[in-house]
Amino acid sequence: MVPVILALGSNMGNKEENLKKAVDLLSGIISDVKTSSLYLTRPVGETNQDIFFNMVLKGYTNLPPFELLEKCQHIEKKIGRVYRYHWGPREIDIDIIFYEDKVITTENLKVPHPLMQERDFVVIPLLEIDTEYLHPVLRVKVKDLIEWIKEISIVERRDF
Ligand code: PH2
Ligand code: MG
Ligand code: MG
Repeated sequence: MVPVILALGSNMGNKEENLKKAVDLLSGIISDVKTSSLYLTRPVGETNQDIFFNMVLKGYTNLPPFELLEKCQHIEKKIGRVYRYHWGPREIDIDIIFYEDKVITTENLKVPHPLMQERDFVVIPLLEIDTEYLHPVLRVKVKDLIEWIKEISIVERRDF
């Protein structure tokens, strides 16, 4: 089993319900799941859309990276994700942030997620789960990623 960290987001439909369903389905393929609080965040990038609910999850898996990606995409579909446009509104987004200490740079899968260190809605919830995880490219621990954050999008924290 290897550690994985996933980032979840939703800004369409019943956002909290979508995240609950995602965590539930992910618990079927990932062991020892730990979740962060829920963060309400202003949309980053494509700003003209509804507020996001974001959270981070850590667990352990036997699935190779591309099988994990496939399963995550299947879960997104099952929850009703519809593609609208690049960085557009989504019922659920499940991104692989870290997969053990692997570096993957394919078109379909980039791990570590190349923008994670800029995004407060990934770094801040991740601090609740694992401050010592080493970013395999930047070679710094999660607790030191604070410096890379570009803008604050978080407006509220709630228990999940
Ligand atoms: N995801 C994006 C683009 N912008 N902004 C927020 N606040 N939360 C997200 O999850 C998010 C985003 C693309 O995946
Ligand atoms: Mg994403
Ligand atoms: Mg995604």
